[in-house]
Amino acid sequence: MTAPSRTPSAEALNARKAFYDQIGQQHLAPLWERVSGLVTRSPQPAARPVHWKYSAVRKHLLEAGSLLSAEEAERRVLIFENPGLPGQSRITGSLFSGLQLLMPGEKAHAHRHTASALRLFLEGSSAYTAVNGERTMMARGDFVITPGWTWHDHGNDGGDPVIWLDGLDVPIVNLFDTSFAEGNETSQVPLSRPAHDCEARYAGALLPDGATPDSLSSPLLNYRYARARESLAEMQRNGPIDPCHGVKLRYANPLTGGSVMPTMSAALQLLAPGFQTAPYRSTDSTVFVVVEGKGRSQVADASFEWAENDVFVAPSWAPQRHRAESEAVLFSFSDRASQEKLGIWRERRDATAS
Ligand code: 1HN
Repeated sequence: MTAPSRTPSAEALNARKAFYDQIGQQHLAPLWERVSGLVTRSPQPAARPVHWKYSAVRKHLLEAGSLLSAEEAERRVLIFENPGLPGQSRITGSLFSGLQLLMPGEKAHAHRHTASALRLFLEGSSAYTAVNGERTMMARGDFVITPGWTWHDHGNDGGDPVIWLDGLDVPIVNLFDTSFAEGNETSQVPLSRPAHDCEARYAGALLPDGATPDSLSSPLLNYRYARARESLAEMQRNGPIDPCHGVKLRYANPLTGGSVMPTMSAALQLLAPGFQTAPYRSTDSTVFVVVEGKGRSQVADASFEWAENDVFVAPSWAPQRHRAESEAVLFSFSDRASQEKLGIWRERRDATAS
């Protein structure tokens, strides 16, 4: 297909360089110099495999708690910033993530934005999130969603600091230049529904008769850890065990069976003690959070030894293997929902083949 290549003379190269400089002034560029970087044979993510130990991050987060109030910060969050994307507030190429702290008695005022958010509750008690006028109390391991453009605020009514992980599709919203936001320190949203109302309606494998989706996001705001954990335990007892994933549950919108929010997907998996997953890779750069147990993961050339509440990243197409030392539960989230809608998501179960 390509013509036999001749090495251009120094003179020819100089002429080309002068040409590129000239057209550059007109905001033009030669595709033939760029194409190999634009259309790669396989994903070349800038994001790198990376691991944060909870104990270290927690210490800094509590320091932040003594330096400024939640009110001053608006949201007191330490951002997980991928070392391959410095200064960009991204944990992967497409997602934001961080840990948020509310000290006893603190509130984070109501606001809304086009970005969708998910939370995994890690530590503390008596913390709530309210979404569009409905409150949900959060317990360890609970997976809570804040669909795009919903008013939301948080509070800690307990006596201990509360910490949760935030995941947002901010980089996706900003890729499309579609960010809008509203709210200020006096914004309040009246509670218009009883607490946990959505759970009565949507969490029990039952649906209100006649219910149809009126949003691209799940009507269920809180997916309880206790319920998911019980299912995983039973699945582990009964099998089958997936060689690449152990036993794994995907969080679903009960009205559609699809992802909980249009851009982000989330899952929870259990690995039995000593279980080692088979090599796997997929195109959705994935953030893992250790909910229970200890173990080790190999992600491309990196090896991570993890414990409870640690966070680590498997970038797009990086071969990954996980080994549980003690019985382990991993929460994970990614932009898979976006990629599936665009028809570009791929996975490979034998990740040693290229
Ligand atoms: C946000 O609104 C929250 O509501 C947390 O708790 C993290 C990161 C970027 C942009 C908005 C929250 C956020 C955020």
